[in-house]
Amino acid sequence: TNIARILNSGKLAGTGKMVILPVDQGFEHGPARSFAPNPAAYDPRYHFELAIEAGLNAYAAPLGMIEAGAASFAGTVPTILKVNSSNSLSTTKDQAVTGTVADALRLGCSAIGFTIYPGSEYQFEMMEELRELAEEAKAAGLAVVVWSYPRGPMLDKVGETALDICAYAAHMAALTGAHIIKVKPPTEAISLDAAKKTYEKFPVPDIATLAGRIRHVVQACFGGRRLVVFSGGEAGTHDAMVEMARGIHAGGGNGSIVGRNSFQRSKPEALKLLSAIIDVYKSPL
Ligand code: FBP
Repeated sequence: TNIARILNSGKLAGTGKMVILPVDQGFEHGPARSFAPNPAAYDPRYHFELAIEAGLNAYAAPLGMIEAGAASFAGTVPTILKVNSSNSLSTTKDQAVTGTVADALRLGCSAIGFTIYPGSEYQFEMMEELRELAEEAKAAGLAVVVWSYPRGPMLDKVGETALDICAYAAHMAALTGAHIIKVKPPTEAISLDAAKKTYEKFPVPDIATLAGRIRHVVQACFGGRRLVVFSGGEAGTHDAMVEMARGIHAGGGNGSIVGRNSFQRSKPEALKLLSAIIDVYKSPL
């Protein structure tokens, strides 16, 4: 199946762990903010090469990026077509559908990728769009990867990555039928008043460590029966990124999905970092 294709590609093949390169930041944050730190990354072919050279499990990007590399790189690395996209010129917490299952099949992709914003005023429309696309993707044998990023009027910046919210968002992604769930690494805060009493009564073991928090989020995804990967975030140091991967691995997470921290570094620096992250996931616990 296509999930197996992703799991069995690259240097982590057969381990059940994944490192994925996502390059949709041009849409989400704009081209200069994304690519000016390493101008080679303006070229879509750069990302295919980076994913292949680093031995990653998959490369995820919007339609134009995948199309631009399709002729040269088809079949060389599993691809995930990001079929909805937001942009920083929008004042609403919503995404437009910018790709189809037919596009994913035409381009030989292994999966579709879809973002939901639990908590946003458009969350139900987003979930309904996902339902339709996921049904179609699964009927065609494609895997479904869901980016579950809480945001909206109920959540401040702390709330977006708070442990209760992250676990809730990950669980909802599992409920939408995602094969692979992508969330941001959770912080120690418990944001929702309604959740505070529950967490006081049933404290999360090792909540002060990233591993403890990751374990809680993975458990929220059907007791660990779904693949859960954690995103890399804005530029961080080599050591901080490796340390984050250690926490994810120790907590039973299935891997990292590292965009800016890969392509905003020079190619040699990025390869060094990705290789160190892969080594973390290969190491026994
Ligand atoms: P990074 O590793 O660069 O953080 O990428 C992860 C990611 O999910 C991208 O796929 C996406 O463009 C970005 O984060 C969105 O982040 P946000 O919604 O917080 O702007």
